[in-house]
Amino acid sequence: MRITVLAGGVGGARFALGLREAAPDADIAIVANVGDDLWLAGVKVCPDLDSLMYALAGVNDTERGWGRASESERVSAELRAYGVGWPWFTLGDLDLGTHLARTALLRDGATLTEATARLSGRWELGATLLPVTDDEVPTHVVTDTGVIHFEEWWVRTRATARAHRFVQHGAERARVSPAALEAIRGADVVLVAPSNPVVSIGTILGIPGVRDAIAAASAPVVGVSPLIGGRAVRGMAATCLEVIGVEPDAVAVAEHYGARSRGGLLDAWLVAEEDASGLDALRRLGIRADARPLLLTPGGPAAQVARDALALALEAPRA
Ligand code: FO1
Repeated sequence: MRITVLAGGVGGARFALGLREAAPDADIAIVANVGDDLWLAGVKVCPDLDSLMYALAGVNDTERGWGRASESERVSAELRAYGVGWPWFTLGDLDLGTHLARTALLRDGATLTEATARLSGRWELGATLLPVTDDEVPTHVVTDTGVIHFEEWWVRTRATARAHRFVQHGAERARVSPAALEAIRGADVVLVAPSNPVVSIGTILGIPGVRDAIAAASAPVVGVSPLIGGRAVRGMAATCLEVIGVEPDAVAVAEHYGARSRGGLLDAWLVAEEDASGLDALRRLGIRADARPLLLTPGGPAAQVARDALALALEAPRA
């Protein structure tokens, strides 16, 4: 079975690990967000691709949720001393190995898809990592004090700088990558990971060609809610949803994504048990739904969440 997952970094990585455990014989492709990507200190940094790669390789720092385990920061201390890069955005020594290798491959003419295949080929990831596009489409944040890169907004200001909107810089000239397009078209199931609906999933959908591919896909499209327990949730997803005027709750996010039968993204939506009260509203939106335990704590029941999403997909014929 070919499963294609739309995913961002941290939430996507946990879900991908669970999916690999839930469907060990499946052919899993992960179409990853590239909006967080940036050039820094002369190297190309791809936070979501790297979070996914490191997590699937089992070499990720599970406490921080990003970067490499047993990392050191000797080079970044030198960069800081030279005033090169961002002093508040740490490029660890092992992590820099990834960025240097990627940059070398890109400078030799590789596409980001090819470079990602080379880097991830070092491990048995059990999934194919695909950037949603080979073009550069950084997410910029329009704040009171100017336009900054998403990573500056998120890491330097901790998302406290008032954001007016998110802009996918260069999206109009970008195109979904051939490999990502094929992964959506050829899938038996398309899953939308419980990643940030705005700056991870939204920025995947915002790449020209993706929405059309999803609409035309023969596979059922099933999403997993990134929010549990409705409005009570704080955190980046809630902050980003506020920026675009969407309530931070499971039903509102599904409504924002829309039912595929009505021109949107989803055939079905898996919500947490705490949000079971929203199941009727979801069905009225044309979205099949189920309520199951969803908490994706590290080492938690991610495989069960993935199994439940697959069950919902396989019972939910294309709406
Ligand atoms: N997040 C931080 O909070 N502080 C950092 O210094 C930092 C550095 C960093 C370097 C490479 C990389 O791939 C990710 C990094 N992140 C850092 C995490 C990053 O902000 C997240 O992975 C996502 O981009 C946001 O969801």
